[in-house]
Order: sequence, then C-alpha cells, then structure tokens
Amino acid sequence: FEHLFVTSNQPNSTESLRPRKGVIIGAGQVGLACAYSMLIQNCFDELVLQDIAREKTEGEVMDMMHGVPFISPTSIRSGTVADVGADADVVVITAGVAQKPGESRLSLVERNVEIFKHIIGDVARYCPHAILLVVSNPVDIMTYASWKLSGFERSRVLGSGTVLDTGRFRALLAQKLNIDPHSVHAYIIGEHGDSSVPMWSMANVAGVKLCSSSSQDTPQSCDPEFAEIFRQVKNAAYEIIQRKGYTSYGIGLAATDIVKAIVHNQRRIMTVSSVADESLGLPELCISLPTLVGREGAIGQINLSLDELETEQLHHSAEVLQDIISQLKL
Ligand code: 6V0
Repeated sequence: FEHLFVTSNQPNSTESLRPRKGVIIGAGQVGLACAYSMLIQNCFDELVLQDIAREKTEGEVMDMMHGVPFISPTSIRSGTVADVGADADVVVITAGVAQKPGESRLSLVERNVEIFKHIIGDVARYCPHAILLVVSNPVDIMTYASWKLSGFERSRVLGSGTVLDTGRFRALLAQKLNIDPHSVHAYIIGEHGDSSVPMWSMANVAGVKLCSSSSQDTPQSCDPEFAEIFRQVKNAAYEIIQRKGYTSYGIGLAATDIVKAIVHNQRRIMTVSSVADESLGLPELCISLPTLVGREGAIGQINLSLDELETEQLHHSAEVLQDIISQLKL
C-alpha cells in the first residue's frame, strides 16, 4: 500500500521508541478480564494472549481488536512468548486448572506447578528481562514456584496477592462510611486465602484511625460492623462464585493497577505477594505485605509496626503457606 503515502520515511526499529509489550498467559475468565481492562487503560503498545485453547483465543483477540478504533491504539495478537510475545516487558500468568470435586488443595497445587514448569521455562527463555505477575491460585504458592522456576531476581516476580482483598476491604469500608474508597487507607496482608490478615491497627481516613487495636477478628474499639466487613471480604470469592461461577472483573482491574504501577514506574505501595525479606523473621516464601511497586517490580516491603495480634496472625498465615511450600517438588 505504498501509494497511500507521498513519502515513506518511517524510522527503522532501532531509531524508534521501544513499544511496551505485555503477554497474558491463560485467556480464561480472569485472563480476558485482565486483557480487556489493560487494553482500555492503555497499559501496553502490544498485547499478546497465550492459551492452549488457540482457536478460542484467536476469536477473543479478533473481538477485542475490532474495538481498538474506540480506544488508544494497541496491537493485540494471539501467540506465545516464544513467538510474537518474545522480549515482553510484563508477563501476566492467569493459566490454571480447576479444582476437581473432592481434590485436595495440595493436589491442585501440584497440578498447577506441573503446568507452570512449562510456562515459566518458556518465559525465562524468551522474555529474560520481563517482570512476572502471577495471578493463578493459590497465588502466593504459584508466585513462589515461579520465582524458583524462573531463576529471576526476587524483585521481578510478584503475585497479585491481597491487592484484590485490599480493594474489597476498601470498597466495603468506603460504602459503610459513604466516602470514596481512594480516601480509605486500609490493608489486608498475609495469604490470599483463608488466613489473610486485616491491618485494623492502621486502617484510617485522613490519618484518623478507624480502630485503636485489634483483638481476635473483632477490633476491640471498632464498630462491630467492621468485623462483619472483614468477614465479607474473606467470603467474597465464595459468594461471587456461588452466584456467577467465577470471579473476573475485580481481579482484572486489580491486576491492571499493578501493571500500571510497573509500566509507568509509579512506585506505589500495593499489597502484592513477593519473597519475604529475611529481616521479617518469616521463612522463605511469598506473602503479601505493603510493598513498593515500580519499573523494577516489587522493589521493597514496608517496615510495618503491627500490633501483637496482627503479628501473630501474619506468622500463622506464613505457617499455612510454608506447610504447602515444604511439600512442593520444584
Ligand atoms: P479459566 O476460565 O479456567 O481459565 C484458565 C485458562 O488457563 C484456560 O483458558 C486454560 O485453557 C488456560 N490454560 C491451562 N493450561 C494452560 C497452559 N499450559 N498454557 C496456557 N494456558 C493454559 O479460569 P479463570 O480464568 O477463572 O481463573 C484462572 C486462575 O486465576 C485460577 O487459578 C483462579 O483461581 C485464579 N484467580 C485468582 C484470583 C486472585 O485474586 N489472584 C482471583 C480470581 C481467580
């Protein structure tokens, strides 16, 4: 189509700015919600969707590609890290198998780890400089496995961890207080799962603490309705899955927020899952703590001052994760 242009003086690729490239591995409900959200929030110049269900993925890509005239331009393709996805800046992993009826958590983990051995091997080979964002569950375990399997430095492997739980916590607290969730400063840390820990001692609005100290699940000097809010956060996934069969939009938006922090080097504090710093006195594992996130990935965890109960709960959460990690064959 050269006749379209009067002159053709497009720079060769070495002269032009390098495109921001992302790959999403696993184009199921979660991968597609991530892709859609990342597309409309202009996270990448090039986005590649990789899934073993190739034909379906091609269909999804065609559908999204036809919407690009309505948003900032992004080249979206189906492919793999070994071809069009090579040298990606960020690789998001949402691939996984569903739990079989009666299957133990450990058996599910083992099956997911087997899948990850292939996936991460290819990522490390073809995208050696990428930041890896793991979303597949159990996310803390899969993040740890990805770190071990990739051989990447610890900062370059992070999991979505309790970013979604923290978002749910803020959304529900904000609804109760009738203010914008961005003005609620509250975190959920620990395992993304049943042993997650609400940091009541630090939850605040404009520096005004919502509670003074915590006791069991009920913050002592808190409105009892706050304990109910944490219960709802913990049960959110079960409640949603019971009604619609899976969760997708919340995690898609949460993963997009993490990707934006990386791609735009926002240096934001987010409760991503990453390898716990030795100074925390925790075993070698991946767990969520407020962490600085930017172009280098998970740059550093915040030196928290938790109260006694929160410290105890965080260590319990670490024990739950360590128990599974110690049984993994990596
Ligand atoms: P899904 O809809 O079954 O999608 C999984 C996709 O992975 C399917 O399209 C598969 O074809 C694909 N897949 C399987 N093996 C491979 C492989 N080797 N290479 C490429 N693709 C492969 O599941 P859904 O999208 O609902 O969930 C995906 C994962 O996200 C699960 O592990 C969920 O538990 C997890 N979630 C994590 C959340 C979080 O907060 N971290 C939240 C929600 C779901």
